[in-house]
Amino acid sequence: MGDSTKYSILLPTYNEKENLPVVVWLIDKYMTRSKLKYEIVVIDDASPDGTLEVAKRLQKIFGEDKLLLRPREAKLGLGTAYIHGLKHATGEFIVIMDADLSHHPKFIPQMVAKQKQGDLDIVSGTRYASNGGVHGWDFKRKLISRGANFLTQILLRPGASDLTGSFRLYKRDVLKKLVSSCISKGYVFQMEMIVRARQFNCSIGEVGISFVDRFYGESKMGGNEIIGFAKGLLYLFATT
Ligand SMILES: Nc1nc2c(ncn2[C@@H]2O[C@H](COP(=O)(O)OP(=O)(O)O)[C@@H](O)[C@H]2O)c(=O)[nH]1
Ligand SMILES: [Mg+2]
Repeated sequence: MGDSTKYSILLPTYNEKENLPVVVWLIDKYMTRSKLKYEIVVIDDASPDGTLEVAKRLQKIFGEDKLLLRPREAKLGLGTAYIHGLKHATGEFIVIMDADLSHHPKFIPQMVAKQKQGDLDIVSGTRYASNGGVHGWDFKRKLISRGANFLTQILLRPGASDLTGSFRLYKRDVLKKLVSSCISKGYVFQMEMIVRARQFNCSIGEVGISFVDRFYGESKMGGNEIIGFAKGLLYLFATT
């Protein structure tokens, strides 16, 4: 690898002060090792735990060109966090991932390699194919994720194996187009992106990832997200 292509990595954070330093350190380690040019855009939604202060300290270590801080005033949700981050990203490719260490940065170079092989529009990390997996989730959470994937597969036939995951690489312009065509704002956003991608005939590749449940902090997934997902799914089923 190793060229002048820049990868912008969007990290939405809400109460991730323990996780952020490790994620940033790992991203730097694996991108540098693979000679990939990158910038990280942290979108913090006024985390009460002081994530932003931690991010500011990291910025002093890694530099303002590597670590961009684009905070928002309040917890405005994941979907709009990506839109906000995308506005400020300068790379030709955008990586979207969680900041809670569930997504290991070591998979980014694999996604990059996959993208290059076929000049793909999207490479999606998958837990449900290609040796991917889930670790540390209880039965209920596994069931919710599997169930959401299963229902979506049946109703929408999206042509990707992991629809609720959020570890993906996009061509910047493809992501812009997808984002502006997506109407959902919550967790269902990830799923809608792949459904829209298929509508636009985007090429999608997959890389198996091992997803590890967060060790620090709490998941923001709850009943509201599940209801939101179900509503979004039905909407897409009715309209696409
Ligand atoms: N900026 C921002 N980040 C969020 C918000 N909700 C969740 N996140 C971040 O999105 C990622 C995924 O959230 P998480 O709670 O781990 O969801 P889970 O992995 O599905 O349980 C993490 O990096 C969170 O810090 C939000 O409203 N705003
Ligand atoms: Mg998580």
